This record gives sequence, C-alpha cells and structure tokens, in this order.
Amino acid sequence: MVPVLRLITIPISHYCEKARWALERAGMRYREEPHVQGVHRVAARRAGGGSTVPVLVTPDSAIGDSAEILAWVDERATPEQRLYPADPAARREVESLCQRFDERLGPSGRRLMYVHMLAQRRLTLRFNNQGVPPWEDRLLRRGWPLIVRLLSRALEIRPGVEVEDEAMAWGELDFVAGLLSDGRPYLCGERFGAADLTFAALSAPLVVPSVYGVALPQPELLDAPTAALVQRAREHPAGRFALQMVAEHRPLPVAPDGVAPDGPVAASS
Ligand SMILES: N[C@@H](CCC(=O)N[C@@H](CS)C(=O)NCC(=O)O)C(=O)O
Repeated sequence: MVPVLRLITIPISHYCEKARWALERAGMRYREEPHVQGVHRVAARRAGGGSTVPVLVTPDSAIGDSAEILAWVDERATPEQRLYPADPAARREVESLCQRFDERLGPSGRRLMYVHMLAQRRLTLRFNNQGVPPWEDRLLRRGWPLIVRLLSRALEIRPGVEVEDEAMAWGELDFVAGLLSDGRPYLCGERFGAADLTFAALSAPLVVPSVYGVALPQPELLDAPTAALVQRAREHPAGRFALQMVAEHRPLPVAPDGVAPDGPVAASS
C-alpha cells in the first residue's frame, strides 16, 4: 500500500493553500495536519522540514517550501495538469514570476491581514483554528494576549507597517494588471500554470475567496475597514483575475479529513 502524503499546515496560511491547491488539482491524495502559529514550527521540524509551513512529507523526503512542493507535484502530474511549461526559457519566466509573488505579495498581504485580524479576536480564533488539535485551539484562546505579542514580533508588526504593506500589495496587483492589460488569458502562455496558481493563492488575504482549503471570513463578517479593503481588492482588475482563477481552476476543497475521496494515490518516485 502506498503511504498517503502528509501536508503540515497552518490551515489559514496562503502558502499552505498554494500547496493544497496544487495537490488537489493533480488529484493527489494527502492528509492535512493543521496546526496553530507557533506549534507549527515544532510540527514542521518534526516532519523533516524547516521552521515554516507548508511541509509535504512524501515517501522519500520532506519538502519545506511551497514552490518546491509545486515542482514536486508537477513532475508527477498528467500532461494536461502540468503547471510548468516544458520549454526551459518559458519555465524560467514562470519561476521568476512565482518567486516575485512569494517574496513580495505573500509577506505583504499576510502581514496586512494580520494587522486587521488581530484586532478582531473572536473572528480570528474561529477561522484561524479550523481543524487544529483541541489543545492547540485552547492554547491560542487562553494565551491570546501573549500570542498576539509573539506573532507581532515574528511578523515585525509596528505602528504604520500596514501602510507600507498595503502599498507593496497594491503595487503587486498593479503589476499583474499591467501584464493582463494586453488581453492575455493567463500570466504566462495560453494555459493555467504555476504563476496563476501562486498569484491567486497568495492574493487570498486581500480578495478572501469563498473557495479555499478552509472557510475564510467573508466581508459581511469583517469590521468595516477590513471589509472595505477586501472590497477594493476584489474590484481591482488583478483581484478579479485572482478570483476568476479560483473559480475556474481551484477544485472544490476535499473532504474534512483532508483526503481527496476519489483521487489517485501519489506515486512514490
Ligand atoms: N518560502 C516559504 C514561506 C512559507 C511561509 O512563510 N509560511 C508561513 C505561514 S504563512 C510560516 O510558516 N510562517 C511562520 C514562521 O515563519 O515561523 C514557502 O513558500 O513555503
């Protein structure tokens, strides 16, 4: 029997969503092991990764980086499901766009949303802790003030940082809108690929899609400034593109235990 893949996550994390999306799109069975912030470091290391999630544990190795997980999935995908072009120059272009989104859009959108969400304790706990072990849920609920301090330190949150993050995130939306302004259907080439998936997944804190590996708080539940931010991102041409990629290419999330009901088992290489 082929062991099922394990995916160590912070369930709300957009880098983890990147990995889930790629696995589910390729029809690979996996079991998600969701953890809260802080505990994720222990879980990631124990699984053989570094200090960040996602970590994908395959029969041969542990992969602790979302871009490398996409490449691993891609090597095992059917030709129609491939995320990277075969041509080396075209592949380099895709990889360079993905790296740009990983380095700029990912961190700025995440911290911007944390600044907004840490002020909404009840809502954050409800959505952040979906599926995590009960003791981790309790840990975050009881230790909330300490958790906020630790998270703020880890993310280098300081007064006014959200203004810089918003400028960076919107700069990335404008950059993508610029690429799309020539009428292209996808960021690179004529079919959906890794750049589209990476951009759409990492836009999640801004556009808050209704299809995601866990439920996300929709604008009607958010406080007015956060809802207005999401609305503005959704109306941006690149935000609309991100939501379109989700609607057209993100399979509906798998069963609650994280195992795709009918997908083929990932083959050991
Ligand atoms: N380059 C990494 C970044 C992943 C990342 O930043 N993950 C976040 C969750 S959104 C994380 O684990 N942060 C906690 C930490 O750095 O301790 C990847 O793409 O996998």
